Amino acid sequence: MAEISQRVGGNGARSTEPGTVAHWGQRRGTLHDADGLIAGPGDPSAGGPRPGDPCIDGGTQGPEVGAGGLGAGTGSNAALRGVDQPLRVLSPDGSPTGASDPPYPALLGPEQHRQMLTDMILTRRVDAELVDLQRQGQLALYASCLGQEAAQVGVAAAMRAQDWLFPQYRELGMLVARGVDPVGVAMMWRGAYHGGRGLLERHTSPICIVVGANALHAAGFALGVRLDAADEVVVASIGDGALSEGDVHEALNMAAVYEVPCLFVVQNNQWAISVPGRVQTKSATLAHKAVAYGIPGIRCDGNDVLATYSVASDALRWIRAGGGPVLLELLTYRRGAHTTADDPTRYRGDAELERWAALDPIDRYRRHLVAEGIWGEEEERRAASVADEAAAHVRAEVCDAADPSATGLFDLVFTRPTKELERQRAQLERELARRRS
Ligand SMILES: Cc1ncc(C[n+]2csc(CCOP(=O)(O)OP(=O)(O)O)c2C)c(N)n1
Ligand SMILES: [Mg+2]
Repeated sequence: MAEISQRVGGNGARSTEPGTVAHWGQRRGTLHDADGLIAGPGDPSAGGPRPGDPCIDGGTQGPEVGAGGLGAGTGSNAALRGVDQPLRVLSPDGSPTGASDPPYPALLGPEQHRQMLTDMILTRRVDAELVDLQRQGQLALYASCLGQEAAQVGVAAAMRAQDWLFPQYRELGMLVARGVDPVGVAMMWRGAYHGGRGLLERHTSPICIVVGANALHAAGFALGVRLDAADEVVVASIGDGALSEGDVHEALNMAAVYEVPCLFVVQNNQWAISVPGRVQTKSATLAHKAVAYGIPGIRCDGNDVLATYSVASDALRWIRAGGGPVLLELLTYRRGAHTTADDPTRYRGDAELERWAALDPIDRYRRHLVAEGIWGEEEERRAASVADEAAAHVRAEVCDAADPSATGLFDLVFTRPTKELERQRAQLERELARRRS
């Protein structure tokens, strides 16, 4: 770890200069506390929680963002405020809350703001097109990300091209914001291409349907990054339900112990299929889990793109400086069905949907940018046309697309195939030839 710290600038992330994790805690006292959660492993002098410290003492109620989720915190002491109280930069009406003191949003120029809002609008448009394509029999299944655009675009915007994303299966917004052609995503849902096409080129792993497994892949990959001393950070995107999987706990523990450059992003969309978050854990918040692993945990309003961009930027900067892994909990809501095979009216009511629709992430950001004078009718028309074009492109490429060759499966396993794979490939080729004759 010493070499990593030296290589990337040592204690930089532990200083209190503006924009660092420590700075936020000291200034706000809500996201982090100066004496807690910010100390990376291996730096006892920084005073963060150490193994054996009494970290959770019960106490006051934490606040809620929105309603009906894991928001009601029960454990809260000075060292835990960052994991209780979500950061919110923009109020639902688009006005700044005053919590934008961490300078990340201020560092964004008008073009970057317009790009983020355009990515969110495009995500929503293509997402709706993919639902329609499934209904028309062109996709086998689809998992909509309606309502989660701010959580996804904010995180992706904070990443660099060389960083790696390990998505679960609901991350259309992260993928398009990283420049992945949504056709490649659609082909996975068509059952025509394993894990998606065109992802690796954008430093994005195959889409992972096995809940929680991508956290392990990310942690292992991040260990490789550390051993290679590469200037890359790995981001694992998981759901609230994934935190009930053993895989995720192994990943978090290993990542913490080996101090790997991995950011765990939990999109807490309140539901794991029909199971609400409140019955999946006894922890006051999902960010609290970080305390047990000895890593920083940060909670934020996941429907506020400037908040998600800010916490992700801060966490990535911390990780790049050698601080080790971070866990982010982004409070958001899945407004569509779990997948096109699900009927959510069987387990949740309209009132809940209406509450979250009023917290719409796109409306919020749009209002803010209009008030700032950097978004108007012209930008709205341009974004709508970019989004419509992307949707039309997906439809044109996906409708009645030919199936790829069955033996192509073997090309995707290893760079150099093993003897066993070659034997299996030959066997499949013989079988296909026999059926054709
Ligand atoms: C290991 C594993 N167990 C069960 C499933 C079935 N399954 C698919 S999605 C899902 C819920 C996951 O919820 P969450 O992590 O909150 O993600 P969300 O769907 O809300 O985005 C489950 C249990 C699975 N795909 N993989
Ligand atoms: Mg969920």
